[in-house]
Amino acid sequence: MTNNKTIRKWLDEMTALLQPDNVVWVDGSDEQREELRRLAVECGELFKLNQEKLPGCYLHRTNPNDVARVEDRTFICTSKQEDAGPTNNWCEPQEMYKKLYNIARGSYQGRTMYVIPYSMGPIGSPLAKIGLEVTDSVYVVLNMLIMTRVSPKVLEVLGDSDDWVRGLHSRCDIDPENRYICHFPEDNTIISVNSGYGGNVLLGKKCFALRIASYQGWKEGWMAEHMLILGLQNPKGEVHYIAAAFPSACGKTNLAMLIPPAYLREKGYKVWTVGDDIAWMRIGEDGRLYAINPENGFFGVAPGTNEHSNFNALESTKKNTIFTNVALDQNDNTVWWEGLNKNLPENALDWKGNPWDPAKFNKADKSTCAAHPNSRFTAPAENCPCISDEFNKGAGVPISAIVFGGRRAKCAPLVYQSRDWENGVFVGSAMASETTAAAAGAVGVVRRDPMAMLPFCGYHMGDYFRHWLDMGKKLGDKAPKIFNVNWFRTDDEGNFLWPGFGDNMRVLNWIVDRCEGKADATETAIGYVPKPEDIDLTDLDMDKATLEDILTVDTEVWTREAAEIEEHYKKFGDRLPAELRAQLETLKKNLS
Ligand code: OXD
Ligand code: MN
Repeated sequence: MTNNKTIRKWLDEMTALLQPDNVVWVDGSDEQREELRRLAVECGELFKLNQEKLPGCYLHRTNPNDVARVEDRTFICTSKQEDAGPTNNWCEPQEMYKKLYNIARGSYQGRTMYVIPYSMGPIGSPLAKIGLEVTDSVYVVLNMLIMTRVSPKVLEVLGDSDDWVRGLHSRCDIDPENRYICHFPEDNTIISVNSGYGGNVLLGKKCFALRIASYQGWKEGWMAEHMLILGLQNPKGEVHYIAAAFPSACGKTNLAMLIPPAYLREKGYKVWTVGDDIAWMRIGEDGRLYAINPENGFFGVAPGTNEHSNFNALESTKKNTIFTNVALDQNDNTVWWEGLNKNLPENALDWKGNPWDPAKFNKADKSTCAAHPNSRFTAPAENCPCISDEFNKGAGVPISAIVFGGRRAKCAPLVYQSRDWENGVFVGSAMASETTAAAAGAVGVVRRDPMAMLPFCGYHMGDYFRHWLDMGKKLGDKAPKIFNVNWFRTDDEGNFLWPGFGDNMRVLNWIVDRCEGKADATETAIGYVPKPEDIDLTDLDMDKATLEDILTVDTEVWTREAAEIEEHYKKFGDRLPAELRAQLETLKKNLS
């Protein structure tokens, strides 16, 4: 398949270590995919769904001990501990290699080693990167065929180069005690053992496209971010691109695929999706920041997805999709999850494959759910009705605005603009979200998640902030404007004050107008907040007083926030850039 010496050497090492019975190269062809689907059904890894209603769709169930990413078993193995920083688990690389090789040794015996050459980003794009994953799971191969671009062309583009990411995945015994997701950024290597769950085993996604790529971006002068990318088209047909970072459970996929309110649709407004989870961004020849989505599909959370909350995501799952840990409606061999519709299936199997009794379903008790709360769909991006024409173009899209956000009941206003790039980096570095009733533990606990990268930054976060500041210096006056949004302000009874979903378009329009110098704002202690008349409330059942309320910056609340940011910053020690400390001091001064 390739004469690349570095690939051949690594594969020889992997074959000697894992001892597979045979080796199969994955080539991305339809014939091979069909054959792999057949094999997966035969060995019980996949269940074939109703092919008339859901052509090319399959269901997979993971081991019940293996249903989510495992942050406590995720490691960044740099030679020096301080380079992994205070927010990552660390282990000395040689010690970790030894431990992992001992776990994986001989684990492919009696099995096939699949070798997947893949591109993150359109093949051959100057913004794309190449990886090779070996795995003993057909489920992983079939998911990688959706989430990445797999083709022999990838190897042609790579040629003799050593610039590719090594990925070893072995299911081993799915033993949670010996589960490790490890990254060796200095060696471009990822090793994942004892898991079969997507986020831990589709090594192109979080492991490569965020943890390894963030490190590469730092060394090579570009950025790998946990951001959606959308294009907002106005009635003149102009499209402005926005990249946005939110912690989980804040509606990233929904925002990426937003459908504007009717009155805006009628005027000609439209949103195009470029990506829903990851953005790779580089400075282009004209000095602006260009982004690609390195992925080729969506690995979305199923529960809560329905034709009202996210019509486009649901449409994306109607063909060639793999569902993981959702319920099976045995009446017609289709899938179901909580929030899909109100028709609780009578004859369903739950995500573990056991008969499910809808009479016992209690919304507040997750253990009675038919689908696992983190059940997923792996859907090809090409299925998405609003996928951008730019999605497959390697040049990337020019980013006008970067948006941060979180779930804050009282603190951040609906939207504000940072004063400049440096101030925007401060806003991102202090990003936080409050826990919801849906998660275990206390409600309303603030978790700081800088740039939504807390579980995904492959190096010291202080250095990551420095990298952001340096990128801003290089971009100069071509830098995207940085904003913060909060769709989740509540009244004293805990009711949301902003309708969210498609109505978020009203806020995006203000953001784009600010970038164009067309909208007004009021300067506050934290940045520029819209004047209430600048957020269009047409057709919305909301009075101006409520809007004014969610646009207010409460000095008392923000004084507490500043104190919390100070505490948060202590973690980063002397690697916290002085500019950010100065930003915090300015905030405190503005508030006093
Ligand atoms: C994801 C995540 O699955 O951020 O995208 O956890
Ligand atoms: Mn994500």
